Amino acid sequence: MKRLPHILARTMLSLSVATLPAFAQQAGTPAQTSAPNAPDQQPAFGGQTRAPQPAETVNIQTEVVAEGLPHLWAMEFLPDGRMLVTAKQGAMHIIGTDGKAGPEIANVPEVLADGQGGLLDVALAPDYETSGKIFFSFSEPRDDGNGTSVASARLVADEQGGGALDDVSVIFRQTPSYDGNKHFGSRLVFGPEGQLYVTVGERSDAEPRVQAQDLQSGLGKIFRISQTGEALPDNPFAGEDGALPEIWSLGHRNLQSAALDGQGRLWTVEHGPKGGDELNLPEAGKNYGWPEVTYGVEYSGAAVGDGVTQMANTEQPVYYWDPVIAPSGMAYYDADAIPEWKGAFLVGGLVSQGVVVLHMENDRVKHEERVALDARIRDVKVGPDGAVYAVTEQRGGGNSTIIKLTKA
Ligand SMILES: [Ca+2]
Repeated sequence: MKRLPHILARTMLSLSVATLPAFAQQAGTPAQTSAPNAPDQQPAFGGQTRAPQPAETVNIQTEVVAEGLPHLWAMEFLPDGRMLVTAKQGAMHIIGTDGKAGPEIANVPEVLADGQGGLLDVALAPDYETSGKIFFSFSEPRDDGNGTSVASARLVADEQGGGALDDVSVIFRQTPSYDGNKHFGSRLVFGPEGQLYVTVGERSDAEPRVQAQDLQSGLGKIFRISQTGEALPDNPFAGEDGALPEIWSLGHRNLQSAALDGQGRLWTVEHGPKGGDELNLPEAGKNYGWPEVTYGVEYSGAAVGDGVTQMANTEQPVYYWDPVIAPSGMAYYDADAIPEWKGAFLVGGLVSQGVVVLHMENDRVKHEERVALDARIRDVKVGPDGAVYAVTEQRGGGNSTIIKLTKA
């Protein structure tokens, strides 16, 4: 395993294309061969973990299309094929089709760039082509601590590849604030009717994390809001006393992966405890268990709570990973360039250092395929050309690259 992703990236660039996978995959056996952290835990149904690899995997070639970038967190394609990226330290850039990053976009609000916090996800408004509107999430420094907030703005690009944000407005704040630097989430996904799903974290520490089960707290939730930040009137807890009306689902740990499928349904992958990352199809008002019900164990190896993996009135994950992949961004593959991946979810892995391809059937994972990229993957997007683009990061900072994946 290469320890220095940038050296590998340069090697790949100099070769123009490097052919993957780097390791032989065996059809029918799971991609994951390491021992689980919680060997005594049993899945609730067959195929809930360690799904077999497909009989034939696609031969993928990779090409570094941008390098020397600041530590990125998220990427989104603009309609003209350029990329809009967020840098964790609090900057936004447009990357030209030549792979060069333009100057910093002006007027990005101050972010708490500390620990897992910073400038996080970015999404284009559904009417971006006419409105120029974007939405972004960030760790917001506040008088009483910090928390994940969502802002909207108009992106006004200039001739030099830079630009400015106009009409910046914080439309939503996760509450309560907390003085920590972990588990901010987050991803922003627009549903088919323009509703905005916001995923967050539960702030990790023992005291805040139990609030994932508390409907009066915004920690450990998925929210569903309007583009001006209001709870939608048909949300599951709207009008209910003692519940935040913005909540869509509860009992989540740290949600950094989210995407719509071909039917417009929201899917998420969250960071679980050690051995407990999970894929969910979060439904209105449902409880996804954390921290009372989960696969995996604490980082110390101790049981999480009572060590319960199934409980009435909590939802089982569609799929879980032990050991974890440490999910980042995810995309739903609906393009034609890699036909074998049509209908699959592509999930970036920080720890698994590549892209996890989940081939779905009847809302279950039929096959799990892995594309090794030997770098921590922070976001995954499908380009207008049908290629897959993976954003790398280096632990603790350093430069990011963007790798293009195509069928060999
Ligand atoms: Ca769960």
